[in-house]
Amino acid sequence: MVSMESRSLLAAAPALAVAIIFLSTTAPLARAASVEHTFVVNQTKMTRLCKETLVTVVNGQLPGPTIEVTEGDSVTVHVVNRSPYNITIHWHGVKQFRNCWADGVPMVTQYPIQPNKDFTYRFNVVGQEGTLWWHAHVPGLRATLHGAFIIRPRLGAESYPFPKPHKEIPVIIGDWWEEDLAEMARNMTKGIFLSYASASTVNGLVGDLFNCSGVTKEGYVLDVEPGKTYLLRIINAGLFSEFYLKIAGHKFTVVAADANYVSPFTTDVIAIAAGETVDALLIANAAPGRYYMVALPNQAPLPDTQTPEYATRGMVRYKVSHSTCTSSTTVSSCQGTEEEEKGYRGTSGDAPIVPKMPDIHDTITSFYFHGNLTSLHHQGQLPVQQQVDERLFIVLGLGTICKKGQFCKRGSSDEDLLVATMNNASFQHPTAIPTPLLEAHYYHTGLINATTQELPKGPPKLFNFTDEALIPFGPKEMQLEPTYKATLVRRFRHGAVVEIVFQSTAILQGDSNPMHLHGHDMIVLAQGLGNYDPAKAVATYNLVNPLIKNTVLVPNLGWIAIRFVANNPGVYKI
Ligand SMILES: *C1O[C@H](CO)[C@@H](O)[C@H](O)[C@H]1NC(C)=O
Ligand SMILES: *[C@@H]1O[C@H](CO)[C@@H](O)[C@H](O)[C@H]1NC(C)=O
Ligand SMILES: *[C@@H]1O[C@H](CO)[C@@H](O)[C@H](O)[C@H]1NC(C)=O
Ligand SMILES: *[C@@H]1O[C@H](CO)[C@@H](O)[C@H](O)[C@H]1NC(C)=O
Ligand SMILES: *[C@@H]1O[C@H](CO)[C@@H](O)[C@H](O)[C@H]1NC(C)=O
Ligand SMILES: *[C@@H]1O[C@H](CO)[C@@H](O)[C@H](O)[C@H]1NC(C)=O
Ligand SMILES: *[C@@H]1O[C@H](CO)[C@@H](O)[C@H](O)[C@H]1NC(C)=O
Ligand SMILES: *[C@@H]1O[C@H](CO)[C@@H](O)[C@H](O)[C@H]1NC(C)=O
Repeated sequence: MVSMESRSLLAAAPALAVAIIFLSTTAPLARAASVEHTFVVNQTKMTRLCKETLVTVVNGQLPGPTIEVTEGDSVTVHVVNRSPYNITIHWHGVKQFRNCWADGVPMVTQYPIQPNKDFTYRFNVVGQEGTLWWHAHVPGLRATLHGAFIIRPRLGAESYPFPKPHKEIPVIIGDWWEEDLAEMARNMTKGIFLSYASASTVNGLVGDLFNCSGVTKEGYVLDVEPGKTYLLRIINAGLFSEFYLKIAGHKFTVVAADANYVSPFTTDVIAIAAGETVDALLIANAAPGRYYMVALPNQAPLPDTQTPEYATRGMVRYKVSHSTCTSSTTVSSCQGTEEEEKGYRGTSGDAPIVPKMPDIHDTITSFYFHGNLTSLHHQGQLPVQQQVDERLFIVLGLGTICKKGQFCKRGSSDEDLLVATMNNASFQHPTAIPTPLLEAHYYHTGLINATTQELPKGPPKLFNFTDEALIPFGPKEMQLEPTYKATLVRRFRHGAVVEIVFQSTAILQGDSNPMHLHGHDMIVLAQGLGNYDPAKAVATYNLVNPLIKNTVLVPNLGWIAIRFVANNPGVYKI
């Protein structure tokens, strides 16, 4: 099966390792407000692209409800599963200090919530401010089961390290799937990659680049007042693609990423990989009018496998101020269409302005965007740990579980399973074990040793990882195809400083890959193109103001070096 997208593999399924950290006692209760939600998960029909599709959603909404908290609050979410699927909800990026039990990973931290069963998540939000998100931790279904998770500072919006915005607006980029997502996920575990998203979305809407029966589709509209500043809380909830986001005629000032403040960075384009969040200020300082907001998924160039990718667009629309209308000599322009009477620039008059997007195959713009972000020094944040206790070099790849013979061609028979790998091993989801890994670990049942293997600290074989000759499937690449599956864990001593270099390979067909570490922030030391060479790379490490993230993008045909401190006991996915 060659027609697949490698990003899909790492993002959605197999190459996930589990880190185990020793457990300690529970944290003291924070004295703060309690935020409570009930999430009813069920299936409902929604119309997009002129077609009704059955989607699995929370409380009938797409995107799902936003959870808004103040730092220090405790959160209670009652999940009522009225869908036909086993689900869990993961609070992506919420560190949940010493409370890994509510991290929401099936068979790692809990049993899945079965159909017609309920489950309550309880956790505190401490020491974090900014935008995160929640999603179902079930392959495929997170495409529709997701929403924003907003953490406001305890001292109020005046304490933002940037001017207080007029309004705060979630901008959730996602995909629209007409395919059955649960079936797609089941297929993926069998190495079958046949389905693709039918559209991309902004806040659940496909926008007017998609059409059917000649009808312009509804798109997301952000109404702005001239001169005001808006804080966009941007989330990529798509399953696989990284997106470029632009608004014609405007620039963004990036102020945070993954709920960590960054040194203000002004840019006309934002690059956001699956799972990442970016907070950016938008000043409505252009001539009043209508401006398209475009989200374009990017894709590695040929000979990488090309999958269908669709841009989507919404719009920024300026409010025409009352004084402009009454004092102006062109009063009539304020009394035209219904839209204009509501006070906004209407559909008549000038066509909305279209931004010039990067090329769909441009990956360097993403590399530079991520490379230009540095953390804002902020009280209470981790300093860079100078002394490293443990180093891992994790090589990302694709491979085949060959049932017959040593060498096999991808998809050559039903028996050969295509998988994503870390150091040549593919993560076997622990479905066969009787208790979740965290429980087994906590009660010292011995089950972990019996059912898991250690994630290797480096690749078993060295090769030229970024040799472009390996991109197309052929005899050279085939030598590297055979791989295996195991439930991989790695244990870290409490307090250990761990450095990980993630290396992309050409076997990933040139794709970039986001890596998300649960329960911890990663300190981004450096990224580079080509093969990681410590002799050169270490000199480029940013030990002064490195970016702090829960999700890092490993550049295509490149590497990224991170550190984290194993200070949050539990069992976590990466
Ligand atoms: C929209 O319709 C036009 C005209 O029929 C067609 O050329 C275009 O490909 C369609 N776009 C999409 C995304 O289907
Ligand atoms: C799904 O849940 C929503 C929110 O609770 C409810 O309004 C809707 O009626 C439910 N739909 C079905 C088909 O049960
Ligand atoms: C749902 O979870 C239960 C309990 O963990 C398991 O027995 C069952 O096989 C799961 N069902 C599916 C469809 O995965
Ligand atoms: C799953 O795989 C089967 C068998 O190859 C195929 O018929 C079906 O269309 C696939 N479904 C999806 C959603 O990809
Ligand atoms: C920042 O972006 C510019 C281009 O916009 C690029 O030349 C520069 O190398 C980037 N810096 C880093 C550290 O990536
Ligand atoms: C499990 O394996 C770890 C690491 O190899 C070892 O330290 C530990 O003692 C083992 N536990 C049991 C119960 O065998
Ligand atoms: C690895 O492959 C790249 C790209 O094909 C090539 O430029 C480089 O020279 C190779 N490196 C080595 C050590 O062979
Ligand atoms: C990966 O593991 C398989 C199965 O153990 C082995 O046959 C193969 O040589 C390994 N490949 C690499 C590149 O390490």
